[in-house]
Amino acid sequence: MKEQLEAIRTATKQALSSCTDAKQLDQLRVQYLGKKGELTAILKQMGKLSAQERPAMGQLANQVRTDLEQALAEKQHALSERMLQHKLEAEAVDVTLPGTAQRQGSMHPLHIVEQEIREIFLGMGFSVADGPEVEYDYYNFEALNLPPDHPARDTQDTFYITDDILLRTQTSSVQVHVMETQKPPIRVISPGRVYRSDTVDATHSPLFHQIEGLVVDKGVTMADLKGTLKLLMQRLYGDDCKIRLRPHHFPFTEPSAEVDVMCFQCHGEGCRMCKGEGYIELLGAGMVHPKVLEGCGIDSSVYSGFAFGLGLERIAMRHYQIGDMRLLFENDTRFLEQF
Ligand code: 2NL
Repeated sequence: MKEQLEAIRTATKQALSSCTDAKQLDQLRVQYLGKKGELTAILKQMGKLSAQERPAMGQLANQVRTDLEQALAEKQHALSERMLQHKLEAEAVDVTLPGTAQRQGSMHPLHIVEQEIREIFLGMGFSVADGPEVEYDYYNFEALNLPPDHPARDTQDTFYITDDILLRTQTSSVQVHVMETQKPPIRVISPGRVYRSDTVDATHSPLFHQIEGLVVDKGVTMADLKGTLKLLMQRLYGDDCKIRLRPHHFPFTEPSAEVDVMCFQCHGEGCRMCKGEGYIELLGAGMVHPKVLEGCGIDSSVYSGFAFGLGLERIAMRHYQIGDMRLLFENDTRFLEQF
């Protein structure tokens, strides 16, 4: 029995020295010290020993057990130390390494221009109106004095979804909703996407952006229109900026005008940019047609109004000297990062 005990001691210590992980260590503990382990098996045979042999053997057995328990505990300690060491090494952070640079986005030129114009109008007491891009024919055309047989209503240019539903061709449709639901005084702008069935080239896109404006109140005149637009242009292009109105025709305004702004390249002298004109056409405007007011439930003998519409692409292209409208829609980051 003495030899058996010594053999277990040696075997366990040997096994321990080659043990490399906690699972293995647990197995060893069960194998040698567990309830059904080898040492326990020997201890169970103690009863068979004579009374003289028993105390010495008992002492040795206890010694072996204590010895092995201690060896196991030491090994466990060593193993967990090593695991911690490994973990610390694996998770080590070199705080002297340079950081990973964050790529910063940039504002789209159309967005910049829209924000600029939006802020100018907010400063003049306008509010911003929003509306659907998919619209009834009525709000896009009919309510704006463009009956079904009107020549200006070229079906070739409009994306129809059904006979009476379409993609809006102007954001005036939003303002018709405003006039139907709000009482004057009205001062709104409506920025947004609009659609026309155009072939893509350097100056045309089937999707583009507009800001329209509408003011309806008692005693609104053409002078208010001109003053408002002049202030807009001076805010955009500087205090010395001049505008001029040329007579024009729109079905939804009467009288109507096209508005030119003094060329900010040559200040009216005439240059390549304005093709020698000194002025550049920037937007369309006019006094809201009485039929449009009446159609929206506004008494045109009491109220009058002015409205205007401007294309954002044109303004952004001129602003940033962008020669091709396609650049605004391709989302090439090499282009967009410049703004
Ligand atoms: C242009 C012309 C214009 C309007 C838009 C408008 C809206 C209502 C009533 C009357 Cl609700 N008019 N909008 C008026 C004149 C011109 O846009 O050439 N846009 C790029």
